Amino acid sequence: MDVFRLVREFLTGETAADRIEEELRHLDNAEVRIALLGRSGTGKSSLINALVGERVAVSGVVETTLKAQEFNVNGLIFVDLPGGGTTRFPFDEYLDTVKVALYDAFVLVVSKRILESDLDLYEELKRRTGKRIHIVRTMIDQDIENAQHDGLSPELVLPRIRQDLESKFGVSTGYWMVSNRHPEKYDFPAFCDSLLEDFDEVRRDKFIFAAQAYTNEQLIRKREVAERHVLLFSGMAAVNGFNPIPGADVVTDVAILVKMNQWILRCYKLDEEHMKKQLKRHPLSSAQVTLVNRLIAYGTREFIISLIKRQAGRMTGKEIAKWVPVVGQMASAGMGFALTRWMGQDLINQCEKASRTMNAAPHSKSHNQSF
Ligand SMILES: Nc1nc2c(ncn2[C@@H]2O[C@H](COP(=O)(O)OP(=O)(O)O)[C@@H](O)[C@H]2O)c(=O)[nH]1
Ligand SMILES: [Mg+2]
Repeated sequence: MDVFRLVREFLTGETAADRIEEELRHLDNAEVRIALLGRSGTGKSSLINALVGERVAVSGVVETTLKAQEFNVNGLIFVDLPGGGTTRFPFDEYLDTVKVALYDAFVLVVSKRILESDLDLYEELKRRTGKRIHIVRTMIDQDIENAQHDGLSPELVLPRIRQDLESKFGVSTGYWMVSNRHPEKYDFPAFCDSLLEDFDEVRRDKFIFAAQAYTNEQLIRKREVAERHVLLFSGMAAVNGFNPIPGADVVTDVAILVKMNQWILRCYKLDEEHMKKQLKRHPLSSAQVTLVNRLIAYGTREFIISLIKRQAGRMTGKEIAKWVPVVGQMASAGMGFALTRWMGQDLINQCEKASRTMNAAPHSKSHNQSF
């Protein structure tokens, strides 16, 4: 969907207002379902946690029961199917011919030791789904460390492991050698890219929205998705007649801005709920705490109103035209649109900057830890 065109058509009266709302709802309601299979202890839970950048699945415990577990993080749903071995679970219960269609991607997780049962699991999975299976080999950090310890060249480690996997599973699938402890390294980012290829446009956006961005490329992608959303929210603001008058003291309905800003904060994992959880595990520096507190404020009504009061007075017709060339001549819709867009862009910029700071120094020590 060309969101920019949609918004332009709406603003010039060529398309109905509810198309904007529909598109936004469509994106909001989308779900991505990823099935993860593999023996206990291979790193499935850790992989889920690394993908979303938070601890949703408990790792490091031996799974004694074969029970599927579902984790839903902002619409990105992981189904952990701890099968393998001699049991026919999860196929009979979870991956029969009908239910296979429920999943958007299939991931087989393996670690150092590949057993005959892993190969059987793979064959059966391939046969049942008829789809590409991503094979993720975890704990690469340990292999590298061992190689270094043994005086072997770490550069040889990945090609060797790949060869070994190819000799077992065949060459017709994708292998990703990852460390769940370093999701910014090795094949982890490439694994995320390759998952995206399995999704349609809406699910692609959803995955990018809900997954943690560790690399520069991932941040660039997040920005693209966030900017498209801001455009839609700005259209919604115009639809709803959000029209702050420059200089006036009254601000009417800011509900859409609150919603937009909270969406952006969630997209960058800088929302209050996420940060509170993170803080329990990783202390932030006091500078980071100040930064996060400032960003979280953007999701509140009071802060938005004060920001609008300051900004609306400053915005001239010319500035509105600059921000939104397509609505330059439509002053009434333009003001609400332009202000929303300006605020969204501003928050995206700040969140991106904060993400870069956090990625650069994720575990720095600190004292003052409250939001
Ligand atoms: N060093 C290292 N340890 C890992 C990695 N992935 C998982 N682990 C550890 O291996 C253990 C089993 O992982 P877990 O995610 O619980 O596996 P699951 O049983 O498949 O869900 C835990 O102690 C994890 O911390 C990895 O990529 N590198
Ligand atoms: Mg687990």
